[in-house]
Amino acid sequence: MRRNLDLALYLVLDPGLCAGLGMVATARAAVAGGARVVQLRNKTADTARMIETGRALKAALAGTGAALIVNDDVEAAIAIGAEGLHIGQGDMAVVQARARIGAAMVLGLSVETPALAAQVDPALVDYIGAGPVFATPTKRDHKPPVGFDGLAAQVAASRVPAVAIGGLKADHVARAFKAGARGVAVVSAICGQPDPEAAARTLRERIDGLSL
Ligand code: TZP
Ligand code: MG
Repeated sequence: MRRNLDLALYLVLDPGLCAGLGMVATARAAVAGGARVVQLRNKTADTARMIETGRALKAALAGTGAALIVNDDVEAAIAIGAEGLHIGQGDMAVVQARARIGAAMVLGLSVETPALAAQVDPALVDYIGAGPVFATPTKRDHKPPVGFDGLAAQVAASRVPAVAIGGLKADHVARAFKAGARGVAVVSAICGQPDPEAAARTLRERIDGLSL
């Protein structure tokens, strides 16, 4: 891993689900509650808008030690000065992404099967997003849910650390880590919750309470 990322509690922002408080305030609250990674994910924003939001997030997270990762948009990730980029199987090739961001930035990749996890090159990719563990309305057309056994198979096949994703709530933390995940990535368990800081803290306490 290029940078010592604490993947344990990873917030993925969604502009729709975060609409009440907004993405920046939600991110700040989540980090106050113990999230250490924040991903800017906005499927409908153009690069200019991604940069605008990303810069606001970067400023809001300054001094917290939390890392900002940008989904899909490599040029936005670079312009923002984000710590990393996260891409999926249908996005630009991993080799191309690594060449564009250079050695210092973190690169994350989504995988949905053990075969895809096995193909991940640790020289290029720092962590995988593994799942989806459960079906979730947050991501349209997601791949079939794999459950905790499927998650464990993806983790076992991977040579890089994994964050589990897909429908995860506080009650799933122990099983995700038991399957070998290094962290849980959540959208709706924090975004749009009445108190995102408290929601993040509950997740964090479950993580910190595990005997690993
Ligand atoms: N990738 C796989 S599932 C998912 C993403 C981005 C959405 C997860 O959202 P939630 O609300 O935590 O189920
Ligand atoms: Mg993508």
